[in-house]
Amino acid sequence: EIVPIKRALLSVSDKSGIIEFAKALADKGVELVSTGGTCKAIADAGIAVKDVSEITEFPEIMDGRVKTLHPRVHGGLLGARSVAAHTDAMKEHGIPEIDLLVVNLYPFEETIKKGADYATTVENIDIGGPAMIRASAKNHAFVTTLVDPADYVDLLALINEHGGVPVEARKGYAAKAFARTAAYDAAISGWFADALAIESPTYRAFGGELAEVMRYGENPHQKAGFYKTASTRPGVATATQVQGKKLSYNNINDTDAAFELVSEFDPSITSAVAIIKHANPCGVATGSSLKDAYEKALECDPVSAFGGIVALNKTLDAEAATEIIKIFTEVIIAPDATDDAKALIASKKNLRLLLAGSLADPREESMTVKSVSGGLLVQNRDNGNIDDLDLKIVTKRQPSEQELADLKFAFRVCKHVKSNAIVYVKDGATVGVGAGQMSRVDSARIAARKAEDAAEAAGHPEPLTNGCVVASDAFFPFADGLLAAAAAGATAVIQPGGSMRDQDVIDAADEAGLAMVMTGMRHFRH
Ligand code: 93A
Repeated sequence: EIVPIKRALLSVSDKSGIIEFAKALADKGVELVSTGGTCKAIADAGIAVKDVSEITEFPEIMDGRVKTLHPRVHGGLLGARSVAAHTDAMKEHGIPEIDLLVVNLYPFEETIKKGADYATTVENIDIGGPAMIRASAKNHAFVTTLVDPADYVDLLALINEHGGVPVEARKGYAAKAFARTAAYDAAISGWFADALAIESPTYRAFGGELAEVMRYGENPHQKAGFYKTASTRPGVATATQVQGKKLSYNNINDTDAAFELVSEFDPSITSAVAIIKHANPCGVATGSSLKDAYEKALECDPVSAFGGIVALNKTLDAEAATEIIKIFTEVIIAPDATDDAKALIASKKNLRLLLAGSLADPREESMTVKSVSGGLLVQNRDNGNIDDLDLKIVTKRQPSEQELADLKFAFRVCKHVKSNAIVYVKDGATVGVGAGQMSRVDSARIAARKAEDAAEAAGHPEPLTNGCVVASDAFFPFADGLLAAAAAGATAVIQPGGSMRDQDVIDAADEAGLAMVMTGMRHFRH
């Protein structure tokens, strides 16, 4: 489990910290092997070091383009010490075991930043370095790979503590090593695509495999591609399309939002349906059956639901399918569908039906990525779950059992609504959704107005918000947002809390006779 370091190969462009590190290794009796410039720097500091050509018995040639690309080097990095055939081959061909590889690459990214000419940029594509990094990282069962000078001190500490490098550390360094070579190659492909003004996504690496080049992106003048990662998470990227036209860029984005939302509802507890437009829900409901849930979801905002995406949390049945195909729908996604349901959907040739196999796990830990100009923003996906939170009732009035159930439902939905998000809920169904406003009060007002419109359209005598509950994705900074919700007919509120003026908001809730629950967790979504 712990591999002692007897021989190290050092080949670095960024020489920061290398002398100190080499000295510390040499002091521990590690034999040092190195390439041209690195070897010279170490030797000049008076530290014993072998040139790699002593091992390869081959000179560095072609201005250094070929210096470590040799079986004596790669055999020493790749040979499995536990496999007799490998160790025999090492003996036979005079291949020395290399236990530690220290490499950082030709500074390709810096070269681009400096605005170097074409030939200089190409010359700075490192070939031998990534080859060695990949070889030793693959063989992490026996070899340690360092690609970052920031790790030198930690590695020495590990060796001091354990007399070698523990397996967990070798795995971690291997993961970091492959991340580095992937980023390096992505930078190279990006530079080429830019330099040649190639617009096809085929020529650019994005950390996934190009599964499809779409007709266009968010708008017809934008080119687009769908990249799939190796993730097996049930969802739009892994689902099987049973029928219908090809998915567009916006379809994929909306279908993802729809399925992620509906996956929040445990099918062993309830049937649930979400209808999505422009990545926001325009109706979400639970019900006694999928048909019941769909009808309740549709009632929330039937105007917006036209041309929407419908996601269901259980096997799509004929009853629900019959209702869904009554209006124009772009995509249906569900874990599965019965044969009868499939036959009904087949009558609508263009309607896409996607079967995901199962629901996604809402608590799964993974990363999300968003691009900004010149960079990427990466974060853990929001896997917060209302069932795991410590809910605090902060008002004089306690919510009733029905109110509490609706509050939890509302907060679950709220997480999937673009901020500022205000969601009105009654009897396990949204009755008004306010999304994407710059002011929380506006979101509250818009949601209420939509509820009035829906009631009028359905011929209800009064808006469905009367006697509803309301969820807010973030705290109310002032009482006004809360009072707007109360004016719309809300009797209970759920929100994260945490505002400087929480007490003002609680007082306002008490005065209006509202029950209020604080979750302690915010669900911004942008
Ligand atoms: O030109 S290479 O692609 N061919 C090689 O065989 C090779 N081996 C190591 N580049 C190669 N390297 C790179 O040289 C390393 O990744 C490192 O960045 C650099 C160190 O060179 P030096 O020790 O001469 O400064």
